[in-house]
Amino acid sequence: MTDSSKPGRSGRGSAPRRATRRPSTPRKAARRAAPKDEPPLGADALARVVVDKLHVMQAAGPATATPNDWYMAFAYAVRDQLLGRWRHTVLAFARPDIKVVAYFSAEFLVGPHLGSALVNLGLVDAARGAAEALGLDLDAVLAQEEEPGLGNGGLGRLAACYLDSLSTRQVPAIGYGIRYEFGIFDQVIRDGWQVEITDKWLRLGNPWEIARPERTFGVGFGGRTETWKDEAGRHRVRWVPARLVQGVAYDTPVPGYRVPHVNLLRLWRAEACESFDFDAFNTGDYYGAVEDKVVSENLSKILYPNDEPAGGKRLRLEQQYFFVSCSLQDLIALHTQMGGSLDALPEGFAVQLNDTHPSIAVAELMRLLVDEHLMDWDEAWPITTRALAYTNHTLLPEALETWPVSLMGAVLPRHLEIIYEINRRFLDEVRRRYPGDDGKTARLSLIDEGGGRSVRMAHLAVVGSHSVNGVARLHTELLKAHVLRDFHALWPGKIRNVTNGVTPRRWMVQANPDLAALVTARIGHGWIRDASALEALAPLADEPAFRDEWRRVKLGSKRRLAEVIRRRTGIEVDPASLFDIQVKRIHEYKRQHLNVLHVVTLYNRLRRGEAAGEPPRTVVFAGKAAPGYWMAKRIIRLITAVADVVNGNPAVAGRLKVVFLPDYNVKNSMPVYPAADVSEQISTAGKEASGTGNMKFALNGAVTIGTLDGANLEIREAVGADNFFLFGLTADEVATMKAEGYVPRDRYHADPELHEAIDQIAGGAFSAGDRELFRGLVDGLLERDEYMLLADYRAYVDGQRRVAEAFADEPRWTRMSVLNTARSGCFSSDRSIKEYCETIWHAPPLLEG
Ligand code: 26Q
Repeated sequence: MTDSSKPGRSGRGSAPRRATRRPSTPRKAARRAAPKDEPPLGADALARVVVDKLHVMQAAGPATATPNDWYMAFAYAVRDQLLGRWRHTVLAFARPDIKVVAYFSAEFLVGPHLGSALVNLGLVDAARGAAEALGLDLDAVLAQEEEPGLGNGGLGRLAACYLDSLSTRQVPAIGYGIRYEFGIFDQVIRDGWQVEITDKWLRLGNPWEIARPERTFGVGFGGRTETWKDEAGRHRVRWVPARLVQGVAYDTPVPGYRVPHVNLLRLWRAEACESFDFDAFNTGDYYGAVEDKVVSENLSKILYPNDEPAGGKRLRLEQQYFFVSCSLQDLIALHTQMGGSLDALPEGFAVQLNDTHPSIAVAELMRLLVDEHLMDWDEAWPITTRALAYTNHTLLPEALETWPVSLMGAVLPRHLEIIYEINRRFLDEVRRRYPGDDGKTARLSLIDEGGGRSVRMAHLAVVGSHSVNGVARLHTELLKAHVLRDFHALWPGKIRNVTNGVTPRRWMVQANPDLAALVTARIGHGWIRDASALEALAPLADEPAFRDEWRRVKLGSKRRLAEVIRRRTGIEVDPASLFDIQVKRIHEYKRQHLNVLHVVTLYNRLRRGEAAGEPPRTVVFAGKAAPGYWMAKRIIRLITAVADVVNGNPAVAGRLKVVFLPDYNVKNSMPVYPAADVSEQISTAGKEASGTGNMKFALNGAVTIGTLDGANLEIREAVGADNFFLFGLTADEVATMKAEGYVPRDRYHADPELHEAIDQIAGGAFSAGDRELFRGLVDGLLERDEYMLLADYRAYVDGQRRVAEAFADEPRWTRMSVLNTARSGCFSSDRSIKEYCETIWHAPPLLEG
């Protein structure tokens, strides 16, 4: 093994780790290992390196190079600039007084690497110059990169923003996950419908990863358990798996912004175990050996979309266990390799579980400590709970993961035993606390005894962690009051809040370079690292000259998005119109169809000449529907159907346009946020845990129309109620209205504009007379309306009217826009990471140099 494949403690075998908790004060890194202060590469030097890479990595020359060859050459050239700093950081991990954050996540939606690396290394100008010298356009080179779509949406993207902030704050960290061969599907729109295309992101190679074929761990599945007695005569358990798979590490460097600190993203790929192949081969079963290879490799083949209920998907459970086991084995190896004792593991590593997807870690760490390292249970349990912490990302009961006991027993028999033992001890504590309260015991149990018995993974995560956090203030309060109420009563103080954040490096510096330049020209560049400094823009909101510049930048961004829309959909939109944008996964609770009801209402008013003073509007949607989610796919069809009719009607030409931008992903989202005037954050109150798109929009100067849901509350509080368009029921009102018997059909009868819009959709006005196409969708609204669209319709339409009035007042609107940016600094992921470091991980930054 090369030493860079041992990020934790390579070459430091004798230094023992201290077992005491240290304060969160910055550590100074060893000077001896500091990288040489090389001058940053200039354009000519970079161009020479690129040509060299073209030759040595692609076997191509400038005359024959394809666009991909050029991209690869740039990528290798820039990646090489990271390697020295990477090794330096990795060496610093070896110090005994350093705590490393291990972020366990089934998803990392990092987006294209090259652009980020250029920004973080300060090489944007050099790269632009190098491209020019080589007769290339840097933007075209950047556009070549196929992004790793290793996530569904918010949760995976959050993990990526957190890695960026951990590196920028110089906190030693490893992101652990799965190297899916096929990430989230690519979306194309055919005849108005979503069609899913396999995401072959590795087809042209991945210059950013380094395979570590020697960094492997075995992971067992199935089989049985046996008991045995150790030398001391103690009862021990051994797991005899039926099948063994091997995880191979693939490492990607994660550079911080203009700091000599590069963290590690370590993703595991599944391979067949050679020994097993060999056995089958020796007995003449060549096909059996190959089959085992295929089955094993399936484990890291595909990212599951978040559509179906969690339970029942054996491969999904196997994936979760696979990456958790590899990652914990890796941590333990790193920790012990340099002399760390196992009881000091929580001083060496803070493991964060990103939702319940990695929560089998609780049982696996216990198994590794008790069965493999022969610890006593009572010794192992506090190590486990002190090492682990859990983040919850959902309030939707159907999204809480459970696994049937039968499936868990078949795939992970030893873990099921361990879960039962954890539960037995835990429920003893519960019964002592609440004698005779069987209801309480049943509610808190790790096992749901109703119907088919199942393991409640959120309960396992809560019991096995020292800290549990929600992702926005309201979400955390709702967790304490509902989803985790009994746990909150049992362990007050264990559930805390860390509001999500987004990295200003990707979402402003990279996505919106013109705005970033304007801001920097006025307040300096400190905001890029400390976004609270954006506050200094607030007084400029009253300066007409500054507002003019602000508007000019916004118009430029809108022109660029208009060009993207034209190129990708053929629709022409007016950059001067109000850009009203809703981009996120398609889900009923996010209520894209409420937005559609407003579009239809506006369309009707315009046709009737009832919309005097209404500014021209461009309504943009983008987002993927999970392939198995019937209603979400219908909602996309509704958007495209309404778009076709509205865009094709000359009566509203120049007044209203509707766009569905296909294949929403990190790359395609980058021109979207800067171009928004209005950000649609209209989920049913109490359903969206936080949202992070809402933060990206606000940072880029969009004004939100939104409900009191997720982080919207905090955004409204930060930017000021005057600079946010609030509408709709609160979470409490939603609950009360439902309890009192909500009848959506009454709303339909009581509101003529709503009645008309629904009738048009049902009657085929947007489907060439076809009354079947949207029948299920409309019936769902009239009969159940689970997400209260009809209850919020009037408030929303009135809110949109207020938006239109404000937009028509240019100085007022621009002021609102500036103040949104100025006051959104607290939604930087740097702030979130600081809070995690100080309150949960107790992991101080490492100050280099
Ligand atoms: C689970 C089981 C089986 C298959 C898939 C899944 C699965 C996968 C991904 C379930 C959920 C997800 C993703 C959830 C997610 O993105 N949640 C969002 O997290 C954001 C970051 O905290 C929040 O801002 C959003 O509010 C929340 O919806």
